[in-house]
Amino acid sequence: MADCIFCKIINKEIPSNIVYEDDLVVAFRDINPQAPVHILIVPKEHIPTLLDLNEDNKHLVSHAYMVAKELAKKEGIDEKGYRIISNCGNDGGQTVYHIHFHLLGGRFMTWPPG
Ligand code: IU
Repeated sequence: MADCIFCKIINKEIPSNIVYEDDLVVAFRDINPQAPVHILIVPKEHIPTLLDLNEDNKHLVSHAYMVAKELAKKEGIDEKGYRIISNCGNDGGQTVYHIHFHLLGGRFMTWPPG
């Protein structure tokens, strides 16, 4: 989608620190990290919010979680643990309307989130 910042990152129109890529997703380091490890796993397909998931694209969610698992191992946060977050809509704290999965680790995560 032309005016989507994550589509531009996926298409390499703007730079980012990409740590993983395959046919379905790109993973890059968050520009404003909230933990020692903060990676965004982003489906290449432009899906605005979690509300736009459907039977045809739902496999991207499980794929993102599998990629997160491998990245957690690679980043050395698998043994102590990590968190995956997706924000949906205004009250969910979503700021970029192209679905993504935050992989956070390297520190103890408090609960509840703010
Ligand atoms: P959110 O769940 O939609 O709020 O997350 C968007 C994230 O995208 C947020 O953590 C930003 O720091 C991050 N981000 C980025 O990594 N690079 C960018 O160019 C932009 C946002 I805009």
